[in-house]
Amino acid sequence: MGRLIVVSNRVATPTETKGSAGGLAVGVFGALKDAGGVWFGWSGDVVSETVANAGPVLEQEGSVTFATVGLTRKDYDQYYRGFSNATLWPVFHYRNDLARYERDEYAGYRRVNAWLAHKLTKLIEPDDVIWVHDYHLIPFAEALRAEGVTNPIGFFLHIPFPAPQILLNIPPHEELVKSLCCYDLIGFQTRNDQVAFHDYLVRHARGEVTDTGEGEGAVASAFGRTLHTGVYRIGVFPDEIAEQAKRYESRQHVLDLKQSLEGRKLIMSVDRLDYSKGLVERFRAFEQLLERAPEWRGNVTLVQIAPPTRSDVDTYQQIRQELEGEAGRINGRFSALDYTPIRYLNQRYDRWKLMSLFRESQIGFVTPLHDGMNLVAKEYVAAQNPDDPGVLVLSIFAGAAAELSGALLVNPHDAIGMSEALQQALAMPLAERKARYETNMTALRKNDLGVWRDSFLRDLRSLKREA
Ligand code: ADQ
Repeated sequence: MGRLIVVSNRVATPTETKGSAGGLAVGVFGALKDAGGVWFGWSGDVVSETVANAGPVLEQEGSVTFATVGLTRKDYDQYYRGFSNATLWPVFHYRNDLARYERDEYAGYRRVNAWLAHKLTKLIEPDDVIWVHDYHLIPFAEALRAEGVTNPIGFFLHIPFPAPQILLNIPPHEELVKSLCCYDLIGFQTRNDQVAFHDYLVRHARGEVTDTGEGEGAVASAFGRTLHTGVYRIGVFPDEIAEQAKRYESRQHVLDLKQSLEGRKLIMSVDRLDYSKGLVERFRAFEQLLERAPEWRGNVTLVQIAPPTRSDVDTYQQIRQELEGEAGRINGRFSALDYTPIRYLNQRYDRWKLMSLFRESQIGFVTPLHDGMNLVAKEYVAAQNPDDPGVLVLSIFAGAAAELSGALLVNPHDAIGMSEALQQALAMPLAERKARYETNMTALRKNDLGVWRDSFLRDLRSLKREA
């Protein structure tokens, strides 16, 4: 078996790959350790041109090499902050209203992809397979091919693939999809995403798509290329999370929270502070609960943990302000001297702390407006106490909704509907909570993080590159 080369915008540090609960970094690192290989990408640092060009910096961890490069300010602005996060991210999450398009940013995006591909080429050996992750790196395979690389190259899209009519909003949509077609295998989070991609090929690129007859695999031809597509639902390691949540349930942070709740019910939400996560709509739904079900006033608390991300992108500053305004308004309306309905925390927490807090809460409230999968929903379920599980209230627009049929599914645009689901969850009898939890856990075990990783790599390794 040849080595594995993983390429992602950010490379986990060797320490991050040693977390004990199976984060994505741990899952991907597991595959690298098995096959040996390289994890290549941006270090997260903005550096001078001289330092950037001197890279990659190599760090060895057993049979795995971590190879990272810094980005210059201009590259960061155009490739990362610009086209990736101010054009692709909003449009792929159906927020054309928040997207901007600048030609020079798109040129920078392609330039950085070509530069990164050039840097990686020297590290590639003939039998390696290459696994590229996410929307920052759509033109990466095309750039590798231009360098003469002939190894199999797979791509996994962590975010939704939008319906064609939405994608058309990005002026160079055709060039982007043509670049995607240079991969040998493209993996999507859900069947909907895969179908949206096929629709684009058939309706806008005179392409053809045939099911392979194996699972959800398909072969597509477009732009003179033939490639495979498939659905690979990303997961977690549920039993490890369960064990971790239980192990830390009596730690001080959990006891402090419990004491401060004074017997009130707890609703937990954890997200990056991102407009795709539906935070404002969620706060308003919680307000509806307090308005429409006065018996819950003073008796239920929403803890929202949301560390800021991409805070140098304008739209992220706006969502932060809006959310602070809404939390303040709702708290002003329903607080008492000894009660604050929404506790809104702008910080990161260690994984083990989050898992033990999930176990303490009666409801996991996960309501993105669009989300490729949403691992928080899966982590919440896995962290529950099987003898007294909480209820997951989940948006129909999270990829995870297709698997977690034990959740109460809600439409995040329907504040009253969401408040009704919260009421139903708060009053749900133990037997029903247990049954729903078992249904969800069965789904999590069937498609855990190892299945996601191994099935993608098995399919990629089985492909012979089509010329
Ligand atoms: P994200 O948009 O980041 O991921 P998600 O899948 O929920 O969304 O993953 C977030 C991860 O960060 C979870 O493991 C969560 O525990 C952790 N996290 C969130 N808030 C935290 C906090 N305050 N402190 C510490 N950790 C925190 C993208 C896509 C998703 C897709 C994933 C994986 O947008 O749709 O599910 O990739 O493919």
